[in-house]
Amino acid sequence: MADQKTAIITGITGQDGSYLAEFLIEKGYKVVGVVRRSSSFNTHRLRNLQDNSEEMHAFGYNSSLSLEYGDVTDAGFIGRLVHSVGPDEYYNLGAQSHVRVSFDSPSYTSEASGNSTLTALEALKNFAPECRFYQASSSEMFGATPPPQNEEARFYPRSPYGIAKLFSYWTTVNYREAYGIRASNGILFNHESPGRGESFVTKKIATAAAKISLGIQDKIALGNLNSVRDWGYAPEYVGAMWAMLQAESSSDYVIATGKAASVRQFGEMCFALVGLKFDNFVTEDPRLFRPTEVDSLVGDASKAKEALGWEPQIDVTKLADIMVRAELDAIKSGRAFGDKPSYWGLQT
Ligand code: NAP
Ligand code: F7E
Repeated sequence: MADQKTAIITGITGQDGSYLAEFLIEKGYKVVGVVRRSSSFNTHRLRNLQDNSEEMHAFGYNSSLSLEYGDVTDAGFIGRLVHSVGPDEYYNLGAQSHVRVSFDSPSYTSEASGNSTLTALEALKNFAPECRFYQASSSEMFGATPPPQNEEARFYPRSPYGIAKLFSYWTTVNYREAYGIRASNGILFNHESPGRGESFVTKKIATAAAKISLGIQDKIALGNLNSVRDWGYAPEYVGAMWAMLQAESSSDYVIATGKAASVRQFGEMCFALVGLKFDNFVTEDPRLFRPTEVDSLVGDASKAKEALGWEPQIDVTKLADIMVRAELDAIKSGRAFGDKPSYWGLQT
């Protein structure tokens, strides 16, 4: 394909990266994904691309996807990658993305979720200045600012993660203004799916509801049940990332549903779906609380609707339904989400 676009995705093995890779390949892109080396297989979320492609090469490659070992904190690697690939679009999703863990590993979080963005933008400035850049910014940057939060709301992060993301946000804005890099921030509110990491609260609750209903788990230990979040559906949110990079000019956008639900309400929804009462199964674990909590995040995505035509279809009720059903299906069929550990597509 003569005019096939090439996109680099860091964080391709994560929830968003895997959905985005599918989305871009469906649109005809060639995708180059960055995978960090792990002692355990970490490419299971890419299984759809492995299994369903009709374009697999003899050695198990999907011709639209190539994977490279690398780390977002490694400036030498990122520079070489950008130089050799010459991407049209760069999606900077790779990060230490767990808020509570960021209190345990603040320095690493500032490197992987903060300074890595500077590294990526320097590489683009030097080797691919025409490349469009997407920064995975977060509603966590609003932190203590009360909802509704839109692009004009004050940033007041409450964790090392939120602070690192704020550094990334402003670095993205600065490289746009200083060097004309076509860089946009997607300020995404929480978005979830069956592919969500197992230590995030929605996935933890949906899994527990399914397992408890089937008699293979007794209780669920949680932290703060009162925090309120705006929970959307991840496959819809990756479409917004792409739309931002197709816009005439670069800008920053809040992506959210505008609907609020507390952790407790999400738990009640999930457990009701399997005919159980959440309160009968939940226990409190002090280790799961954060030193500083973000009480309430509810986004106003009017700008994205107006400028990008982006609007979510899946609300939190439907999301709970999708996630609990997926867990039940996975358990009943003996297949957890991403059950095919594999080093497919990587040079070992
Ligand atoms: P995720 O599932 O935790 O995925 C994070 C990805 O980054 C994984 O592929 C992970 O690799 C990779 N990664 C972590 N450290 C790395 C490093 N040092 N070098 C290279 N890769 C590294 O997160 P997600 O939910 O898909 O989120 C994607 C991005 O959006 C993240 O930047 C996150 O902070 C941001 N974000 C997420 C949300 C949300 O609600 N999901 C909202 C706003 C912003 P492994 O698979 O090896 O762990
Ligand atoms: O927590 C409370 C917890 O870890 C949600 C990341 O994708 O979204 C995510 O960050 C709420 C918090 O997501 C447990 O205290 C209670 O108030 O699922 P979470 P998060 O912290 O909102 C933002 C937008 C991102 O950018 C991040 O990358 O749930 N909570 N009990 C718990 N949380 C967890 N993880 N585990 C519990 O047991």
